Amino acid sequence: MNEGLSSGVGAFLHQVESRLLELSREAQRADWVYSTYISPDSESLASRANARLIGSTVELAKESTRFPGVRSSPEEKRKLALLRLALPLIAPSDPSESEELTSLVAAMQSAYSKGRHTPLGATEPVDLQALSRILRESRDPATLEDAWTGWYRVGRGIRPAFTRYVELANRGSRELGFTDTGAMWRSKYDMPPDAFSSEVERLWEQVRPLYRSLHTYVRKRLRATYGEAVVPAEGPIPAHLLGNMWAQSWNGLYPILAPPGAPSEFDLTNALVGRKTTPEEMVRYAERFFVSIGLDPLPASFWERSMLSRPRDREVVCHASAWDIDFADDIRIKMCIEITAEDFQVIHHELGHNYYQRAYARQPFLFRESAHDGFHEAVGDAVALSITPEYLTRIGLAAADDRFPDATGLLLQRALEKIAFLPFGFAVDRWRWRVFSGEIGPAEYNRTWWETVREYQGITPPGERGEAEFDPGAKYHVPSNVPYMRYFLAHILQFQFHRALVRAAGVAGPLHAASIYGSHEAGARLRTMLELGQSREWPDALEALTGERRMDASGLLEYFEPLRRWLDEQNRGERAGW
Ligand code: X8Z
Ligand code: ZN
Repeated sequence: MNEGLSSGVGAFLHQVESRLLELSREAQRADWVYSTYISPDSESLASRANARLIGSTVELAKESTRFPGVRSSPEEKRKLALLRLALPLIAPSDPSESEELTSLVAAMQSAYSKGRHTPLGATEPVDLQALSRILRESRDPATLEDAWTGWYRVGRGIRPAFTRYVELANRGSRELGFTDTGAMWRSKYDMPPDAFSSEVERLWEQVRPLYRSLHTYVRKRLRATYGEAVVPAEGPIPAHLLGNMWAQSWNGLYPILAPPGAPSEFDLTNALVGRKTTPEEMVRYAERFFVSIGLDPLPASFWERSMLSRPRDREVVCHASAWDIDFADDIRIKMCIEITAEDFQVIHHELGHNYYQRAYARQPFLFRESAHDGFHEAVGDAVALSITPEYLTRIGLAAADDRFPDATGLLLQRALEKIAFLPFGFAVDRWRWRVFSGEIGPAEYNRTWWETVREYQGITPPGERGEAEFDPGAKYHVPSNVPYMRYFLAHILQFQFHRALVRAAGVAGPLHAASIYGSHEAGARLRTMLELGQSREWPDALEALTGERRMDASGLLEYFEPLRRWLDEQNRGERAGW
């Protein structure tokens, strides 16, 4: 061991961590102000703060190559490797290009957040939330198509900025030695980028048959609702009929897809609205869940500083997010909460992020992240899988005589939310990876988008979508530069986590009926994983919670096994696939 060199690394890393902590706090604060009050000024301040953070990170990452890895401790080696991977966006070192890039991202996000459309029969333009409500509730194909097409127009204005952003982001990633920005994103999983591609492919193959069965059943029932002229017996399903702007989850369709003869079901949205639940009370329910498994209540500053409702007097970024402003205890969420069952779940998702952030706050700065980004997205969802009828009854949101759907109905509801999501979660970055690698050029953005979506999701847009449109731009994470494969991974991991937590809690019975509410054993197991942050490779973190070292869909398949058998019966005689 050469101690002199090793302590050289130590001193360097110490300087890196204090510098990046300071710049990250500044960027977080500027981003928060921008996201909760969009204006030319806040946009400019946020862009500049991000350009400073990215600039210093790139500089330090380049400097770090001075230290030959063999002379450092394993912890130092890991930090040096993570430094290069710390950000989702790397700008070129030229300061004017760096600021151009961060301004482009802020401008794309603003354009997305300001998107409006006047629905058929209305007189005023409305926002994405209102259009999403139409997608969820209307059963009139013309109304649905109008709301869908109206929202997707937002992509047009984003296309030129996106094209330039791809160029500049790639230039930055190459300066740090990555082939392109997609390869940089794929390098964040403690394995070579190509191995990661094979890994997600393997997981997709594990769940593909179940998605295909669900797709077949849904197409059959939608055909019965809308007629063969609207929903043909074979081929892809029209995207505007699936109850969600991106057809990424189909739970809005449950009322028309429910198993024949299912009991009239308990409706959580009605229960919440009936009680005049406020946005803050919605968040209190979720907080109490985390507290019940032994985690601390949220700090007072969370309640003082979070944004829980859409302000009336200004533009904000409404897409839900959880924040770690100072990388200590200033955690917050930003969300335009609606009193719905869907947002009840999303709140658990967001608090999962906050509880993770808080648990790893004692790690050194470079380890204050989740094991990989799929872990961050899976924690709150895993907890929300414990929102069972029994749990809702226990906390008094359901009455003892409320009638819930039978196991098949409950599983179908969950599948419409979680299984429907899988191909979408997979497709977004399958497409973006090929854009960043240059395999897909700007002249074919839209055609290839729909080819990808059709291949994996088996859906098709209403009407022709030419290259004047930019339909990927109508999904938040594309204009906002948020990698998306994390959500695909999370939708698999959350069932793996749930199974482990249920076992730790000692709860018997089928996975879909099990809740870890009130279990300190489950909470302690979860916390062990959360506290590791990114200090160890992700298989170690996975093992701490589950005893397993591989991501694996067997938890998900076990959870849905009764539904799989039921779907196969329903689909008999029906042509599967598209
Ligand atoms: O973006 C989110 C969260 C914030 S991290 C609300 N999700 C993805 C989406 O909305 O598209 C959660 C599930 C997928
Ligand atoms: Zn999230």
